[in-house]
Amino acid sequence: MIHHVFIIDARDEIVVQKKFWIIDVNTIEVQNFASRVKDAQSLLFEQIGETKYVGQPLGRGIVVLCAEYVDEEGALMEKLEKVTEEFRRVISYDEEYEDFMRKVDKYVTTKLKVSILGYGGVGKTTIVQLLNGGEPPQSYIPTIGIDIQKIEGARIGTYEIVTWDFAGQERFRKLWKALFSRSRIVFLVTDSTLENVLQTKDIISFLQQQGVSGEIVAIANKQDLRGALQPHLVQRLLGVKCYGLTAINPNDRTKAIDIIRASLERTVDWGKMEIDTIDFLP
Ligand SMILES: Nc1nc2c(ncn2[C@@H]2O[C@H](COP(=O)(O)OP(=O)(O)OP(=O)(O)O)[C@@H](O)[C@H]2O)c(=O)[nH]1
Ligand SMILES: [Mg+2]
Repeated sequence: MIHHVFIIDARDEIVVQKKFWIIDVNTIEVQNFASRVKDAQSLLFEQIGETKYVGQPLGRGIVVLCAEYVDEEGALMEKLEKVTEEFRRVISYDEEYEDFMRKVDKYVTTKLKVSILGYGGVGKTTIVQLLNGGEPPQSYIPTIGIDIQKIEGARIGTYEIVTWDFAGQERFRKLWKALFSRSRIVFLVTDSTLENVLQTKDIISFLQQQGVSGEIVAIANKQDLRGALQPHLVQRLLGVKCYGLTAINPNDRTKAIDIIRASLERTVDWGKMEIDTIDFLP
């Protein structure tokens, strides 16, 4: 995740910065890096400790993006290109840096893939609708293939959540293997009946055999139904972190977003979230 954007002037002073997450960066290091970019007069990429820096000189300023060490170099360079392109436009129209920084978010966003797996009818599509703030479906319409959606209103820092809602019916399951790769989180949904939880255990073995990349998190859905197994029991049976949910209850939307946030925070130690903080230095 890109967590800071800086513009530094020709005297190596920080003109404006935007922070997207509570990760601290050493501003002296940022200034020293910017100075090296200025000397090289070309795009530079460096990793210092846990932070990756990419910077590019541009007219009267230098643009620096700071990201996590897990971020891919290619993707960061691509984003830097977009930011500098926009910055070039700002310079030519003599727009204020502050205006530029207000618009910078969309260029530094990283799409985060969240896969949702589980057997047919357990409530995967209903969870996606809940995350999107839509009305729960009145009847069961099985998903065909896969449904990919950007979740509005669930930005986490510069991450934009994109859900991959897999069809759970038997005839579609051969698709899973090809498509869940590069997920940051895999949500495994069960309807909280003992029978389904035990079947779901097989999906965990399958995912582990396939060398799943992200964290597996279980959702014990349909908690409103009588006899639903409690999340802590499902957790014990499945051996992975489990949260309870009632996806047809619109009041559970915040809970569903918090589950994603908590799962992300476990995979990367980010501390608490802070979005859209803009700091203007004197
Ligand atoms: N009672 C109850 N019903 C739910 C809940 N969540 C989903 N359902 C219902 O379960 C049925 C199936 O939900 P879907 O979300 O379509 O199931 P799915 O897992 O996407 O199924 P596939 O696309 O076939 O894999 C629908 O009729 C939903 O209304 C819940 O929390 N409680
Ligand atoms: Mg579905």
